[in-house]
Amino acid sequence: MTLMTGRTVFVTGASSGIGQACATAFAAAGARVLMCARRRARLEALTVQLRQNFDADVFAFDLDVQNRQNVADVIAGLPDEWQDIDILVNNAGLSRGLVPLQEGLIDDWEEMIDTNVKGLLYVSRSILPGMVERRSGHVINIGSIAGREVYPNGAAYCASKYAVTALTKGMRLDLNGSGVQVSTIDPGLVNTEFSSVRFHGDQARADSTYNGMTPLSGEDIAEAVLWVAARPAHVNIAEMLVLPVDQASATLVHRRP
Ligand code: NDP
Ligand code: 8X3
Repeated sequence: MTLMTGRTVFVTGASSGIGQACATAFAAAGARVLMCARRRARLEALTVQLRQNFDADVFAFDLDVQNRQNVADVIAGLPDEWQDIDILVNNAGLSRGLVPLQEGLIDDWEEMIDTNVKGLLYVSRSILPGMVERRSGHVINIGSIAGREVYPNGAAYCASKYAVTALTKGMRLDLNGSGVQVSTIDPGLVNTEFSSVRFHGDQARADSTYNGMTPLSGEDIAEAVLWVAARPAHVNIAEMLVLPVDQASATLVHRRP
């Protein structure tokens, strides 16, 4: 018997970074792991790993959370034994660009809002009714320090993460009395594929994000997610801000020469 035995977790955006680390941490803790992302080959490789390393019960499927109809159809069509989701980790998300608002690419804004805000809403809308009916469940949203502080050149991404903060608070209000726990975990700088995606594949620029400082890893955040998920049913960790020691705010990062 381990921490998560018998519990089913659904991690969105499990093909990389924080989501991949969460799927791994939950599998290691004995959970049944349902996971999605767009890159199917990545999910297939992770499935093999989780089965081999932890003898985990895993079900992976490709899903673009921006696609409203697909989200509804794919989640409604899950096999019976995967219908009752205990823990939803709303992690799928991305940033695009780091430029002044007046120079921003509208396609970048659309992608961030469609993924970080609308995608999270679509997935939650499909899963919450089951949790309410069973009178138990836990939604853990991956927010960001960017949902608490706006930084220069990041307004659209920050706005999408402020929206996640609002949605977490709104879920907690609307689900009050249902027995469903609602949490947000808000990381600072985490070294994943996030910056490479933000800079449209410019790896040198992505790497410079972490110059001279020690960022968090996806595993650091996964540990926090697992701990939050393991609290008893009457306890709700409403929010958690997790920063690297070198980061004091969205804009103040100590860098060694
Ligand atoms: P990664 O780029 O490493 O991972 C992002 C994950 O989201 C990938 O698995 C990607 O999979 C998935 N994803 C992106 N778009 C979609 C989509 N439309 N449909 C389904 N899945 C999607 O970045 P992180 O792990 O760092 O990011 C995870 C979350 O953490 C995001 O919400 C991000 O905003 C948040 N965050 C990250 C921080 C950081 O510094 N790294 C700090 C604070 C918050 P695929 O491309 O295969 O679809
Ligand atoms: C990701 C962290 O500081 O790049 O949400 O916005 S930051």
